[in-house]
Amino acid sequence: MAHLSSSDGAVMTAIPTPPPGFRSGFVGIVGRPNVGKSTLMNQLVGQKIAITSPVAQTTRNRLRGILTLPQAQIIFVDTPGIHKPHHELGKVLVQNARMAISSVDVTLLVVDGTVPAGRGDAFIADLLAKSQTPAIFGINKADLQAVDRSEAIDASYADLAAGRPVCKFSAVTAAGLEALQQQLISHLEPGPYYYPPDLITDQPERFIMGELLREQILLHTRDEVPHSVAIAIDRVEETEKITNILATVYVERNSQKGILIGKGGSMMKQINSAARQQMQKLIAGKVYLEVFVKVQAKWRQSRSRLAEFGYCVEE
Ligand SMILES: Nc1nc2c(ncn2[C@@H]2O[C@H](COP(=O)(O)OP(=O)(O)OP(=O)(O)O)[C@@H](O)[C@H]2O)c(=O)[nH]1
Ligand SMILES: [Mg+2]
Repeated sequence: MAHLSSSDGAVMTAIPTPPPGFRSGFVGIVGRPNVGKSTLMNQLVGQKIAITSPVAQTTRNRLRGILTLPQAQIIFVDTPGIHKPHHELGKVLVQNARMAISSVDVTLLVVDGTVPAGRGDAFIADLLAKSQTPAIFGINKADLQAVDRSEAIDASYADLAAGRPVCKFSAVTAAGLEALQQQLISHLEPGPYYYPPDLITDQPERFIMGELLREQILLHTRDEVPHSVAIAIDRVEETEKITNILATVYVERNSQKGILIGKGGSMMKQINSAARQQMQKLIAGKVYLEVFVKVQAKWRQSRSRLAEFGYCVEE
């Protein structure tokens, strides 16, 4: 069974010496919002460590997913979708995604295969062209591509790739992912195990639990609410039979708090139950989840509040 990192982030298992010819390195997954970057990372590492949703701008933190194969270790760095920022939180997210490009060995630019290349893709391709990091283009959502449009769509991305390798796959069905892995490995240098072979993420369980709660809020609410939410996991208490989790959801306005709680608490009940089930899968044990909702006006506009919720500019 693969492991998440321990709750304090410390690595528990010993790191072995790699076999001859072993390759390793960091692959930054970048792209516009909602193209399937997080879905792809989960599929590649074989477990849900990043949350996903049909709402654009789901990912807020840089999150590493580790894939260890007999001949290679690939550390994927999932990033927030690159978009035109409208507030301080957006700026921090985009800045971090751009920074990710410069700190990895290979960049994988994920694009949406259901639509032709657009200005957002061209903007990111341009960023990549200016960086020293080699880039691979990944056309995702192949399972949704209309047969009569696929040729024209693929050609638009081939143009943008300008000779750089292009792979096509589906992050949902996993079709085409073997070839993508091979392509990525061929771009990596010989190297060590950066993480123990059975570790699949660098993030503590506590962080992922907060994200699983945020995911259910994204899936259950609309409009302003998803983007105005921040989560704090206040306490995780493990007993022999059950893990008790105490969380606070911060929103920016009273009206949002009302929506989240719902009539007679009905909305929060649904969110709580769905998040609890996801958390139980994550830790393979029983979970009791208690959630409070608090208003913290304009937290997305304040750098210090952003830092408090774990959204800082990363070095
Ligand atoms: N059918 C299909 N749906 C996909 C595929 N990849 C992703 N999706 C869906 O696309 C939506 C967005 O996926 P995410 O993985 O959250 O996208 P993202 O690029 O991480 O988005 P941000 O974090 O907001 O930048 C979700 O509803 C996914 O289920 C795919 O290959 N096929
Ligand atoms: Mg994402």
